[in-house]
Amino acid sequence: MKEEETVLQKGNNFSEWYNEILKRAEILDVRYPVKGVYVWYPYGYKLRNLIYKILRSLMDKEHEEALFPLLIPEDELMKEKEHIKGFEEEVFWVTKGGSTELDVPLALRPTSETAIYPVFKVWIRSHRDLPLRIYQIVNTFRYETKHTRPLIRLREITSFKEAHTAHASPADAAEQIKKAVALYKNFFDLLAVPYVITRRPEWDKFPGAEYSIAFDTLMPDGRTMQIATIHLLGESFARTFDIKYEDKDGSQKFVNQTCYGISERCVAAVISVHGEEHGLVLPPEVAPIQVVIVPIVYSSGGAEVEKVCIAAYEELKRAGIRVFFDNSEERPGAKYYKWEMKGVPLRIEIGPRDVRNNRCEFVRRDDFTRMQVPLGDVVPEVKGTLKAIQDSVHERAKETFFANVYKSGDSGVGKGEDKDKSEGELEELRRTGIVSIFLCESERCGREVEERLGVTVLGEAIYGDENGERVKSEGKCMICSRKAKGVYVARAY
Ligand code: PR8
Repeated sequence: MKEEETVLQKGNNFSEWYNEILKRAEILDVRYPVKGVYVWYPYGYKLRNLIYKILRSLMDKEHEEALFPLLIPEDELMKEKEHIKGFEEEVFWVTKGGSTELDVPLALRPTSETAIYPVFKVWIRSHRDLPLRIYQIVNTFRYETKHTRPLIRLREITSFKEAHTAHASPADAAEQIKKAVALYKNFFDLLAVPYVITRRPEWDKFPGAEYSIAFDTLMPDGRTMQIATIHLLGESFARTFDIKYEDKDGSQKFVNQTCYGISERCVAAVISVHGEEHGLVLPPEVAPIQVVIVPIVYSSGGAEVEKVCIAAYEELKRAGIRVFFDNSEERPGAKYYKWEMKGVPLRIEIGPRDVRNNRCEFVRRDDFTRMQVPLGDVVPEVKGTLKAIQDSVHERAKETFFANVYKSGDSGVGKGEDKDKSEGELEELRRTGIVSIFLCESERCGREVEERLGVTVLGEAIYGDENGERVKSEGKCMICSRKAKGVYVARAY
């Protein structure tokens, strides 16, 4: 076995596993000489594009895709006080054109509220222009000072999907929040990535928002990763950017706004949640190659085997399956290693004996089970098996996830233990998962818990269904003993 064929350890050292996988499966090249900035390999980019194709198709039902500029004039960026307070330290600036100082410095968008809302002001005239729902998928730049990490904490976020909506009333905006929650649920379900949904504490909401809702998944090292956020902006940006519409009665009113975003952390989640020591395990929905056909040829019978492989390949391709015929010179073992590393959900092996018996052999990537399939049934069997893999990958991920969500009181959505936790127990649990505790709404108590337990307060749990309702639970704050709600805490990325 070559050195690079050694299996990887995922459990013990997730960070090392993650970096190795990005390299060996050819997802991201981390050698670019700018901190927090990376290169997509073609295979990684295909995976990214399939994931974003799903996102686009969900978004396109009720939003229109647009494209706004990367550069934001300083005076626009600085208009919304809360917003800029939150982003000030994260902005990259363009201050020169050649050797000439620019009159107005230009910011590289850290997010696009201040690029988009001045344009909303001129687009929105009357109630007939509402609701306005647009999105774009662009790169954004944030001068992150915490430890940067490929796909997870970037200085150039290459795949920032941001949606911005404007509505006639607060009720319409609140309704949009529910729709966005449902849309993101749908999205992560298709990626087979489990999540909890929380309402972020006051002190951790998006700068300029009335409140923020977030999706968090669990990484193999027991840390959570925020994979999506949804913000109710209310009228704050509308007042700053003077976005008004004429209502039916002729009066001028401010619009109510929402925005919500997803980055390539969704790709990091797919990789981390499903992968194991042999490499990626891709849900068929997003696998760039869903089926790889590997001919098993010894000294004779090669031509026959190849003919049968090509016929199966053509048939699968016609049926809309993303299939690859690996007729390279490598020996079968090396091919298995390569395609397992890249997470191809299903391998079909065809050798001379199979040809004689008019059959082939399926090997599943998720559990390595083998089955023999008549050549005539290849298309329906592949479709059925890919569906089964998609479901079982999702089930397995949910099982692992909810085994690591612990609740106290009745606030949890997990299947973990259900009793009040002492600090010692919490200490133990926080190593591996998401724990629910009772905490009042004060920032002081929140910060104290964060410091004492070395965790982040994710916030109040929200049931994962379309209505976006918060979970009802009450107890005593673990710091000050005042009336408190159940909130999730975890070590977070
Ligand atoms: C907004 N405005 O901006 P948000 N690297 C990778 N992913 C990141 C990074 C980073 N440095 N920073 C954030 N994300 C709103 C909503 C328009 C759209 C990911 O919201 O600042 C996180 O998953 O919360 C985050 O939830 C998402 O982008 C949206 O960013």
